[in-house]
Amino acid sequence: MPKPPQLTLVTNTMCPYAQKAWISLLESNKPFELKEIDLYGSAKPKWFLDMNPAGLVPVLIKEDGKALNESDKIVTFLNPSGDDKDFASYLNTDFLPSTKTAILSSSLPTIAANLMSLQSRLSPNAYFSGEDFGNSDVRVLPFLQRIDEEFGIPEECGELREWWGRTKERESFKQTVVNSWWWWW
Ligand SMILES: N[C@@H](CCC(=O)N[C@@H](CS)C(=O)NCC(=O)O)C(=O)O
Repeated sequence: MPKPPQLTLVTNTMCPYAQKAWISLLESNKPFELKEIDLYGSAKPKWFLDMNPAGLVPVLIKEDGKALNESDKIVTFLNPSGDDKDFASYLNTDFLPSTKTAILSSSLPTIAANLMSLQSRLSPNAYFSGEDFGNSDVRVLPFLQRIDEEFGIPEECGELREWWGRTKERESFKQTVVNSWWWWW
């Protein structure tokens, strides 16, 4: 009997963008499989470049066989009603580029200031997505994981630390944590 069509995530588990898509898939409770590819060791396979000429993971192969590129689009596809475009834009155009510069220059005060700015978008005892965990939380998690492992989350970011403490215990996140990872650049 032919296998029923299911979702396939073309990924590399060290990539934070692919991790976002992976967390979303686990949260969706839909059946899926992971197809891990080597991005930097050997030439990228033709079937992969045919799906995404940019050669970037993640790529989601949908049930109809069509490919969906870009982690933010994949997160939205898997949970269309859970989006906050303003928050996604803040992350991509402000928090992530600015924090990258701060990390590369080991500027701890700027990292702390950026985390305080991120925290200001969080309701106490809640999530970036509101009362419940959602797309905005998925979009932050892989990056906070990396910042926490490397620098820790400063004491003054109490609400953010509290969010991190609760959120990192979610099954969907825990399953995506691997021993070594890349930053987001
Ligand atoms: N904007 C893309 C970025 C994805 C991305 O940069 N992926 C990296 C790995 S973390 C990649 O595939 N790099 C392969 C390459 O640069 O050749 C997204 O959000 O999906």
